[in-house]
Amino acid sequence: MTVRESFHKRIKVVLTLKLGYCKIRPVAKMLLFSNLLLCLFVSSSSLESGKYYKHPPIYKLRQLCPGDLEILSDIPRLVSCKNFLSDDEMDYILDRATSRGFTRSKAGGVEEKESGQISDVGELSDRRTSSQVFLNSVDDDVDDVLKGIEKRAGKLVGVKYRNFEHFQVLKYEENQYYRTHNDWLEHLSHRRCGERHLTFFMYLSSHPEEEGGATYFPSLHIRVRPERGKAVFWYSCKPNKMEIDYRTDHAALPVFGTKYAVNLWGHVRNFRDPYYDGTVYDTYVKKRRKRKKNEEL
Ligand SMILES: O=C(O)CCC(=O)C(=O)O
Repeated sequence: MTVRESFHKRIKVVLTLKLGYCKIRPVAKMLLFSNLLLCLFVSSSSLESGKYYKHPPIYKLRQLCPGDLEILSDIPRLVSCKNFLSDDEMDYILDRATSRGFTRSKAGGVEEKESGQISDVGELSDRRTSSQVFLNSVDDDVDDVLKGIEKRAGKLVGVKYRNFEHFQVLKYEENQYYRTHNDWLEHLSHRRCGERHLTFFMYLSSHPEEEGGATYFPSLHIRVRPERGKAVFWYSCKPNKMEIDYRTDHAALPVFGTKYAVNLWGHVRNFRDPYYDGTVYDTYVKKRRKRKKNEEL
């Protein structure tokens, strides 16, 4: 092969490679783009997603609840954690609740009345037949055992413990229930504590399948069986929106026996302190609005 021929051959090889590269580039671009889209899709639907699903990533949740964590539903999120409470803690809560005394529960949550009106104010209703007691005295607020539980729950769900409402201890006697409802309370959005977006629910008694008493999520077709010490948590808001998520509507099915459980509802801001200084209504928001109005003038 002459020098000229060898030079031509080299040019040909380079040109072929270059042309090949040019042909490949759009395909590579497309692949890269589709991979990017796929990553975005996977991350948005992954277990860690959701602006308001603020708990740590699942692998961390598993460390906090070793061996006992179960993701019952990804979106909407519903997680169960066995052995969250110790026997001593449960006995302590029950003693405190019993000495305080149970009274008939009121039904809250969002309900569409026959008139078409939406109600979310607590009231005595056939929809909820259990009894309850709030552990909300100043003593309860500084109680080390209760605070310990609140802090542990707060770590799991990524909520500061002062954003929780006080313990609501529930007692269901023979055949008592709570019909399907949502824990979201719209009227709290303008208060300092903000919306009630999360429920951390703890069972203090166990009930086999045949005794009923499960917490039932009709849209998800999930029944959570009460097991002493088990906690479950779910969100009443959509993953990325402060808006009610009807998919987490749930009911307490009638129980044959006596069921005990605890509600610990989470808010987006501090729930506890506004109640202590008597400013239930959000003076903070009012002041902010006033300031904004003044600035606009
Ligand atoms: O008792 C249960 O299983 C659920 C209770 C409940 O939904 C509630 O108190 O809001």
